[in-house]
Amino acid sequence: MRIGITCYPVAGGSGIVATELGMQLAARDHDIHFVSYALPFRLDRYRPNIKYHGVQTTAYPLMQAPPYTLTLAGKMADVVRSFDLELLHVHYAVPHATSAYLAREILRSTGDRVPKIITTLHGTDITLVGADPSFYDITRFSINTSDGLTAVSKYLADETVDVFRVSKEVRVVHNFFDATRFKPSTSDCTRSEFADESEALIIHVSNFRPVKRTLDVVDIFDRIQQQQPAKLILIGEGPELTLTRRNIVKRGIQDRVIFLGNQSQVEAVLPCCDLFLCPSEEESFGLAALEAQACGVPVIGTSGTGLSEVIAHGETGYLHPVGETREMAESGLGLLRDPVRLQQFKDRSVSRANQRFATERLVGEYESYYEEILNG
Ligand code: GMT
Repeated sequence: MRIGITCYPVAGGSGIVATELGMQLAARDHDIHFVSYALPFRLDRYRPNIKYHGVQTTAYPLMQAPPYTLTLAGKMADVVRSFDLELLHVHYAVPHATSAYLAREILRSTGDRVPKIITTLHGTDITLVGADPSFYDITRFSINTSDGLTAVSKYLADETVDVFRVSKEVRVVHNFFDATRFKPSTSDCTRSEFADESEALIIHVSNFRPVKRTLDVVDIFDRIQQQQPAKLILIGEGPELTLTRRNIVKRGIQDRVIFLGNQSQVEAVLPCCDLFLCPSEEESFGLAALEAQACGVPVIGTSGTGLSEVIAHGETGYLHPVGETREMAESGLGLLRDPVRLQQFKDRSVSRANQRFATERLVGEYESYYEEILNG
């Protein structure tokens, strides 16, 4: 198939899933065209069957901001026409689904091939951004005019139907991970780089947006380290980073925290860790939590979110209500103090990730869905 993929190219879950999917589809001999404002974060080298088409916006004094949605629509139409694309698969509804709709209407008006549009909903496009009253109508319209819709968890699919009163099917295709990269053993990191023998190694990876509740990460870690020697690795960057750093300094635990900033290959560090903290306010799936589990790291996360489809409570990690940092710390300590149980959780994390979220099956689900939509 000839497929256009649009995503946010930065280090965020939706961009990572879109890029990994594109790379897997290209390896299966599909023709993949990424259309975005920058080269996607994980598209780190040349790969056969993949092309990248950059979108350059233009600023005019009259305009408040360069109209990316329109420029992207024009570029999508141009790429569809030039490469005879059959399908536009857009990740994150706002504004990508809207641009795809415009591109399709441009192509219809010029008598060119009209591609099918599939929109994959990832999370904050529905739970936060899409639910903002000013975005509600355009998001609902763009979702409803897509030919196919997928969501990365049942939790998000239900939320989408609920919030946007969508009448068409929202197909659930869970996030997946690359088992050749995310695995329990690695030669890339050594535990002693980060912690002593006696110390537990705890990690958090995110884009440091408010929804990730990174102050809760610090609070959970602080509670743990008061009772058990431990270090915390923080990977990622974002708006809450400064506040998080200040909080760490205020608590006087800065020598126990290692900031690594953005890393394109978190799998080089994850296998050295004992526990992953993911106390998000909202989490439609939790790709970072899945990648941690695939590397043998149990996760402490929040209940009532999509994380409950990723973490088996009491088997591969623990789920507690948002903000319950005391309970989260107690669950973490319980594991860290019992090496036999910790090892069982690590082993179960790896096998569950591989059984349920293997690339092969889930990329196959996307392929079958593409065929269904193209033939439908
Ligand atoms: O908000 C983010 O953390 C980034 C966001 C994105 O769309 O880039 O991530 C969302 O998509 C990921 C991939 O599908 C999911 O695994 C994350 O759970 C989801 N984030 C939230 O729902 C907060």
